[in-house]
Amino acid sequence: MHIHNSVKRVVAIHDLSGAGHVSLMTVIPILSSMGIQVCPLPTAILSAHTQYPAYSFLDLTDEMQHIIDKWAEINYRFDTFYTGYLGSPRQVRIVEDFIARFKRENDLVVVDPVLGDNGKLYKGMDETMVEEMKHLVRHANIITPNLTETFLLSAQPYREHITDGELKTITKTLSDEGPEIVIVTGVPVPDNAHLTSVYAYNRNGNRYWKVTCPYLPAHYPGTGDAFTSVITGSLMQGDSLPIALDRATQFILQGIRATFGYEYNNMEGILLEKVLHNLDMPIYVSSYELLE
Ligand code: PXL
Repeated sequence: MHIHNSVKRVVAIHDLSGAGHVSLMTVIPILSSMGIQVCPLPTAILSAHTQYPAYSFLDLTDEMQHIIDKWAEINYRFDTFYTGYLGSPRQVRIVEDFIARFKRENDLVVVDPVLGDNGKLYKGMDETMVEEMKHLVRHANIITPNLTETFLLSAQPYREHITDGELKTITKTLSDEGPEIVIVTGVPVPDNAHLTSVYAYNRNGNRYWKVTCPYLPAHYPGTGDAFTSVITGSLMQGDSLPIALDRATQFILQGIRATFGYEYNNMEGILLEKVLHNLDMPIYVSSYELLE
């Protein structure tokens, strides 16, 4: 029996943060639970994510190149390249070169352009990083910016209110630059503070999708990482885009609901361990819409 590639493999290019349930500490458990083999390519090591008032930061830019070169020597290959929080602008070039050297025709590139949230850049991110990220997204098949990152990538000022029509234009414009699939997360629903939407455009078929779900008034870092990880795992398992969107939004909602009732420091992110097993189960309610 030929067992090569019986488990699909993803290289996860994210930081390792000790406290706060973000990046590799959400990516690895989620994708492993979904039956995908994860090979981390760590971009930086932090004591905690950068929304905590204090954190250490070890930049691994030079080490990343060594790791990639050694993978080349042993002829290691990946079915999917999945990038998130990058630790320096130079890393973007390293990642682009890595993808160009290693990617085979049917491999997938997922870029989560981690830059900011709520209309602001994260601490440590700057204009140079935004410019570099604009280049990286062009090499992706799928990108998953939140609303703040969508405006940064499109060089438009941040605003909270945006119509379906404007979102169709902005996702199509980003897609024209490279990625077949553009998914925008965390879009507020006008006049309803209890709802939030995810929009997606798929150039293959030229269709727009929208999923709206309840919004609980709490901000948890790392939910974007969890969302893109479920999307990645779901698409690698062969799900359609709207089903992947449903699975990811439902998982995030379950995570927030499992956490929200506790007196808890939101900085710690969602209580992932309480909901990880839900990824094994089928989804029961579909809530996606096709936007005409
Ligand atoms: O979840 C995004 C993220 C990832 N990694 C680090 C972060 C953040 C968001 O704050 O600080 C280090």
